[in-house]
Amino acid sequence: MTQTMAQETRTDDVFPVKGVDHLKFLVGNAKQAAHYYSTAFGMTCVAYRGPEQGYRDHAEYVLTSGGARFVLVGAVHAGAPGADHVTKHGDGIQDIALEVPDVDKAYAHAVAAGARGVTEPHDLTDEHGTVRVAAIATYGDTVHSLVDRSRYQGPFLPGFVTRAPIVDRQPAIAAGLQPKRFFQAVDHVVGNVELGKMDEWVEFYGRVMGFTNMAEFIGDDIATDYSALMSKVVADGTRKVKFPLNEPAVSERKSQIDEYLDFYDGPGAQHIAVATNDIIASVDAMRAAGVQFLDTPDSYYDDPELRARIGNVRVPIEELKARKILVDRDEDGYLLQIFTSPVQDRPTVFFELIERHGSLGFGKGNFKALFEAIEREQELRGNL
Ligand code: TYF
Ligand code: FE
Repeated sequence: MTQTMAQETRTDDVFPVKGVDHLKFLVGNAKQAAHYYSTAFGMTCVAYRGPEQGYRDHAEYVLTSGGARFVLVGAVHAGAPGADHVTKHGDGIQDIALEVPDVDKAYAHAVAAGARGVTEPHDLTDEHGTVRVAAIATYGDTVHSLVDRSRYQGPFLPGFVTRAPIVDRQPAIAAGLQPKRFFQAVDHVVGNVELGKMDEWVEFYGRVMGFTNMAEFIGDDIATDYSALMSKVVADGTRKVKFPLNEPAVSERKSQIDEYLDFYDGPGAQHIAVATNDIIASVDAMRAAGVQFLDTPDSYYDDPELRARIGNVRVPIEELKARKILVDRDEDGYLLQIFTSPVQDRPTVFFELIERHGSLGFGKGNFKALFEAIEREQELRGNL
């Protein structure tokens, strides 16, 4: 089931990245999405740009949680750029923006390596300083903006104004009802691509960004047994940016990846894993706010093999069982993880909460339980 691949170590990083700068969601109603990510995900609105600032096409809300930054963009008229993205894909992630030390170098390398340039490097300037940006295309209609914000002090990008939080969570935090943050970083962003294309995209990230294959992957064996998908993970040299890539596997059932590709109408970002240091508190707060998580049967926790493999983790297994949190251990340590149901009407984008204790993996010991849970929901939707 698990196979180990030689891991390349690179000394000459051709495409250094500092991390994920932001995730840009194109949504049908950014005002309401900003409210949802504030109340249900504990995020804080920090910046805004819209018609009030002379930007006639969109309302854009910037929300943060620790180092994670989401930008929620809604078109304010039918002809606005990106309005067709929502019509086609529904709410989705249009830009997985990367912070880089040198935009021009990164863009030149990417384009020379065969990436399609979307936006040439250019400066954005306001009274807070200058941000240099460019963008290249990746799978589907998704792009990677390249951002150098080292000469900028403003709330997000030039043109954006500081915006007060949408909800005041201070009373709930003071009363011990909510953690200060539900998560503090983006751990990984997963892409779904078409059947037979996974290896092409793995190769793309190697050629264009110098990303290398991480050891963990879902191959034919797991695919035919129960998952109906194949997956490989690429990461930058520092392992800060991790992009698993899924493709459907041929099986009797309709793969969860096929369901995504049908409803998203093409390849796109499937799930965002956010790193938390207290998954128990985060799940409790999110459930209290109405977020729905995938169900895990009690038999998962009562399995003596799981108990033996997992050993002691920071809380009694009963605490995990009560919340349906999954647990996996490997040679480096363990991780706790849980998955939301899709966060929009279409069965497309969802979230993962992950609390790592040494493990650098993605929870391969949980793939069976996880995929069975996803397929139960897929069946309820009539898409299996
Ligand atoms: O990111 C991962 O690899 C894990 C497992 O459709 C996973 O979160 C893989 C494929 C998938 C859902 C979850
Ligand atoms: Fe994941």
